[in-house]
Amino acid sequence: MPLEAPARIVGELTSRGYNAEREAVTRLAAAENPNAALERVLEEIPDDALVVRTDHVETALSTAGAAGAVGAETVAGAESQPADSTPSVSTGTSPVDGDPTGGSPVETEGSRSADPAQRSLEIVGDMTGQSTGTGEYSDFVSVFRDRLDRLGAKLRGRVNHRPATAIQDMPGGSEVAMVGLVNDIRSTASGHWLIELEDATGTFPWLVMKDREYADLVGELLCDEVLAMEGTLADDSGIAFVDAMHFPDVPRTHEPSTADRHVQAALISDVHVGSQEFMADAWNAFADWLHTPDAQHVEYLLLAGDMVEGVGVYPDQDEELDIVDIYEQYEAFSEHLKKIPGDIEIVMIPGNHDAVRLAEPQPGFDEELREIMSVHDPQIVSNPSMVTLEGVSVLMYHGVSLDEVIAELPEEKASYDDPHKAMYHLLKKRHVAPQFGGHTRLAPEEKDYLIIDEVPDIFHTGHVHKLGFGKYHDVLAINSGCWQAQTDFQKSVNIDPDAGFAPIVDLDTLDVTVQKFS
Ligand code: D5M
Ligand code: FE
Ligand code: ZN
Repeated sequence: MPLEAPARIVGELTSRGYNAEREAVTRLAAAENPNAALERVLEEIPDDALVVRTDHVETALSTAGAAGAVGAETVAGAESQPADSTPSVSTGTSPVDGDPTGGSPVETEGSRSADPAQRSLEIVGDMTGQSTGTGEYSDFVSVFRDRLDRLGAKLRGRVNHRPATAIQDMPGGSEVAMVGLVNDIRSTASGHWLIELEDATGTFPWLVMKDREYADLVGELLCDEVLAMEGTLADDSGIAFVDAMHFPDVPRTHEPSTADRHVQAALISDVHVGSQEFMADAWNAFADWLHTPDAQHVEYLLLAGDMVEGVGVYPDQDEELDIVDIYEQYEAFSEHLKKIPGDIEIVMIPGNHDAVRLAEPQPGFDEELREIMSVHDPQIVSNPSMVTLEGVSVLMYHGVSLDEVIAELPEEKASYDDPHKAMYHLLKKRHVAPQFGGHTRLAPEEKDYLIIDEVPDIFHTGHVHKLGFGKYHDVLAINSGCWQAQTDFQKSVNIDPDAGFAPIVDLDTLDVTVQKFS
């Protein structure tokens, strides 16, 4: 009896324009004559079907008759163990965890097949179609006012705060507190730090003495973040000496939610299809692996931006393009997406290489691009967005601000080698891109979509092409590596990307395993 790699079946189906449910592929692979079974399915499938589903295969196999031309017996019962239906795992797949052998028999319903009825997927904070910004001055005023109101609300109960203008009228020596946006950070001639905070009434200067314990926190500060300071007014009431700093932060009492069953999500990003460095072999190995029993619990795939390489994103980028037309890049990406099992729910947000506006928040792809990527019926939402998978909330953000956090903060607090630690600072600031006017381009909107309003259970970013994960106050932060080998630019600045890895999260425990495909 022939051994059929599910991947070959998927390839055959996609070449004929079909996506396929994982269980459908498994059943075809388990058939006595998979080719005949596949032909029969395609003969019988309704004309308007885009996805080959398990029931299509079942129907085709059952109508094949007693002659057993397509070997329906091997997938007869839910509990049966078809002995001769070993799917081979494609070469090139080398999972870090788990048993990568193709030696286990194909599992049938109940273990191999997913029950979509058990799934739930909700999106919050998708701003696609909600953009009101016109780039005028009034928009900047609104977005900063909204930021100060909403992040300030997380701090106002914690300190006995006063408006900036009221503080300067208080007698010298008073204990004072203020909630504001960081307007300016300067070191003084004697090595102390002067931090100007701004609120709706005006600004007030706060001095952090270099020998105070809080001095170390100054290195973490970014302009435009919101925080609270407490301190003592100088004799002339013109400045206050800082005694404590408070960040909006994730409360230490935060308890993450988990799924009620064993189900997994793959969190990836930065595919960069269209680049000469796109690693098609690694991607194919990943897609093949998703079709194997090892990946049977992976029911969600989150893609945090940079689907394609794009055009004109960086100087001289065209010299490294494999596909020069942006639409052709998305067509090619879509072909790669089709290799993912059809029953996996996909959520994607754009990144800085994608064909949407560069300024954040970035709305989800437009109709034309959605159409190109429609076969897998992904959820296409804005960058950032919050998606809740079976009760587990995942904040998805592409991660351009991480470059800035890494550049501005001292090495031990944030570095490319530990991208998740840079993410911790965004969680602490409760904002995905605090600094305005720097590297990260921000579009002012009526409200600040970049605030981390609700604490997520998982924070997922990409962009820096480095894999890293860890927990901050029980929030799982994952930066997900990439599918692009080192570019010339990255070589020139010594960025050694983590390419061809897929972090897999158990949604019932929030444990992470990493699968390697390169
Ligand atoms: O960026 C991937 C990583 O590499 C991210 O940390 C930015 C950095 N990068 C890559 N190319 C450039 C250029 N040309 N200038 C500055 N920074 C760069 P991604 O945007 O995902 O390709
Ligand atoms: Fe990228
Ligand atoms: Zn990027």
